Amino acid sequence: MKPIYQLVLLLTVTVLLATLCTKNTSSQYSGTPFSDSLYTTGAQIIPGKLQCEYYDLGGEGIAYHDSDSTNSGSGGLNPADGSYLHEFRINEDVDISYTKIDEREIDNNPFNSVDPQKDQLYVGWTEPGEWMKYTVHVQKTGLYTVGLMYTSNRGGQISLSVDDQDLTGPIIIPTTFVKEDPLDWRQWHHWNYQENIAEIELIKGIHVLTLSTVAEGSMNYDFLEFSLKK
Ligand SMILES: [Ca+2]
Ligand SMILES: [Ca+2]
Repeated sequence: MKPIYQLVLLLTVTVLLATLCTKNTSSQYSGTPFSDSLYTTGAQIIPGKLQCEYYDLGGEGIAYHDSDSTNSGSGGLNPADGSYLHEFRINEDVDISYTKIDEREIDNNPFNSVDPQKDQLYVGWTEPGEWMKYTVHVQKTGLYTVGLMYTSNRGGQISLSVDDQDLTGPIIIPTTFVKEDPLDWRQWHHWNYQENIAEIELIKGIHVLTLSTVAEGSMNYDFLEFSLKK
């Protein structure tokens, strides 16, 4: 065989192997869409809101990575009492709480940039290096803008991957710290909705989206919102 044909053959085999390996990696993901007694939709739908607390089922190292093995919200800050909000995913490591809207002015405080709704579950106690995966159903191929409902008491960075490909690099999340708030603990409860933290191309079909905490942590994530760019 002429050297040039050998080279072409070698390249073809390499490309084929690379393709097979890539397919193999994505098909090995064993996480499945979240569901429970109240949420039965399956894969979250894009365009639309993606609730951060509905990360996939599958556990540590598969559907999420969390820094410690307790849920600091469900069963911690919010003691087990039989209620849905206090026991949501209580046996998983990702830390989850919910917005408290009442006379205590915890999440309905005067220092919010955007007021959250009542009883909204959110992922909190976030640390750099943590991530969560979401099986999503993209209904339309296109360029999407991404919004985020969050708090961040000192600013931070997140990133978004689709099918394990980082599509955004580090996204800077503006701080929601307000020095005028006399209550230190409430710096974790100043909510903001940031309309366009990133723009990403998504292809119609089922994909696995990863939300990673890149820097600082201490952010609370209520939901991401994906809108087709006009
Ligand atoms: Ca934890
Ligand atoms: Ca939420």
